[in-house]
Amino acid sequence: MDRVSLLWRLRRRARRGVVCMAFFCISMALLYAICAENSVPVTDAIFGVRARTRAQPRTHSVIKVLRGGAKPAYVDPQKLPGVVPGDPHRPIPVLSSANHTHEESATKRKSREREPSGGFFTQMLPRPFMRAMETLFGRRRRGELSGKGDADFFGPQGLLGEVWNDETSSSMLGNRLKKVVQNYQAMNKYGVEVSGPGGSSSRPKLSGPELLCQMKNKVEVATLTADLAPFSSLPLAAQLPLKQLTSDLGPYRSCAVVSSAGSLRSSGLGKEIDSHDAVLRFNAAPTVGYENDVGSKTTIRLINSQVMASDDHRFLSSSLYSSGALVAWDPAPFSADLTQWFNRTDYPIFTQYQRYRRLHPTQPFYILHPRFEWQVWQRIQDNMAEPIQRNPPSSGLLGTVLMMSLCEVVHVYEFLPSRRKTELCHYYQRFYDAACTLGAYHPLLYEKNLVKRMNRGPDRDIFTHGRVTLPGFSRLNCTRAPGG
Ligand code: NCC
Repeated sequence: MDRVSLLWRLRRRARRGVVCMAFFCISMALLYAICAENSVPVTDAIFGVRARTRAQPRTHSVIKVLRGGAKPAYVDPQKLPGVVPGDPHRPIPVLSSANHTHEESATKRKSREREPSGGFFTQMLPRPFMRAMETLFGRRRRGELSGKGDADFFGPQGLLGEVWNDETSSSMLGNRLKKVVQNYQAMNKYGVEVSGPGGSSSRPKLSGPELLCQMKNKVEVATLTADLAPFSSLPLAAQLPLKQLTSDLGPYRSCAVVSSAGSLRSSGLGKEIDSHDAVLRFNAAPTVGYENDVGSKTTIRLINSQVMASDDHRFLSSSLYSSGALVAWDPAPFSADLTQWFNRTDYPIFTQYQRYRRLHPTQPFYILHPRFEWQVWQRIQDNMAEPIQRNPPSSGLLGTVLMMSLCEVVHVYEFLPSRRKTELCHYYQRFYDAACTLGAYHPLLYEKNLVKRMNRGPDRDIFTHGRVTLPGFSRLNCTRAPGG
């Protein structure tokens, strides 16, 4: 072969190589752009930054909105309370078995923590590529809710399999999540005054029926009405309902409360959920496209004020919110002083309420009285052996108690995780974080303990369907119960 043709061949190969490389890079970039748009870093889930969507592309500096914080602020995520220095996008390792009975040796745990979460290829491939792959195919990390060695959250493994352990404590969390929870436990943004027997192991331990009666007798589901000061003297009065939610809605015979947990995926519970007389859903949880797993009926949608205020949720324009009755809530001062709260809400709940009412004047729309959220909080704290986060309960428990006051029987789905337990946060999104199930800002871990204790259904129902059965307040005879 002469020199000219050799050179010509080499040049042709080089050209082909460049074209192939360019094609590969462009495909990877496209794949990443498409897949990463819905993945949300762990700090978002914990600290309440708005989930990134197409409308809000990922940036390295993050606009943070502390859930329950007053104003969106520009914050370095690494400096937020509870974030362990390191990669802000690194997911929190979850559920290390840290209680004394199942404690791993420190060295073993350290080496496990040092161990990369993926194999050799995970280490070799660039992070954006791995993120794209994880987003596309989902990820099952070591230490996820269904993983081995993380059984402390779940009762003893019987024939049935594991169900939620009602003595779960923050000491059983993985290190990062434990720190986040502990930081929240140390904060007192809402001026909570701790009283009552809770927070120590010497508290009285009530039975399930006693707890149910305590809930019935000490919690009142109240909503704002037009005649309440300071609203009665404001234009808002013209838009607030005249009557309480409990006198307008129900009573229903059977009700379903559908958590937004990722474990609802592939549950096939849709028909069962829709067979209830009333169905309560949360926040931006959709039904369209997920009917087989979560059903399609929505009687009540309970939304937090963050959803109402954030642009991402398109609260004023999305049709998601237009079926059924809406009930909104906002984390308020513990004193539940309405004037104080009105002047300093966590998110602009009243402005958004007024705007929405102008657009949808006939849709029933209630705002929960802040006294309710703190009464429920007190029930949790009084019945736990350790101090819980001094932040309001999650929408999940608020909605459950709300339905207990409207229905004869309430089935709550995937609040206590079933055999499908997963770190997938929501059934309708692709981001993974055990904080969604175990709580960070909200005392969710303790809420689950309480619900497990109040559950009247068999553990089998929790394991197979993620279903809890609670009697409605009207069905409880509490005249002689000590909880009353
Ligand atoms: O996630 P969220 O809750 O909307 O879920 C509704 C309720 O379902 C239960 N849940 C959810 C996921 C999961 N893996 N396990 C569960 O048990 C919880 O009881 C939860 O309350 C809220 O409580 O309002 C919350 O809202 C979100 C967020 O504001 C909305 O989804 C809108 O984006 C909060 N997330 C953030 O602030 C980032 C979440 O902390 C609580």
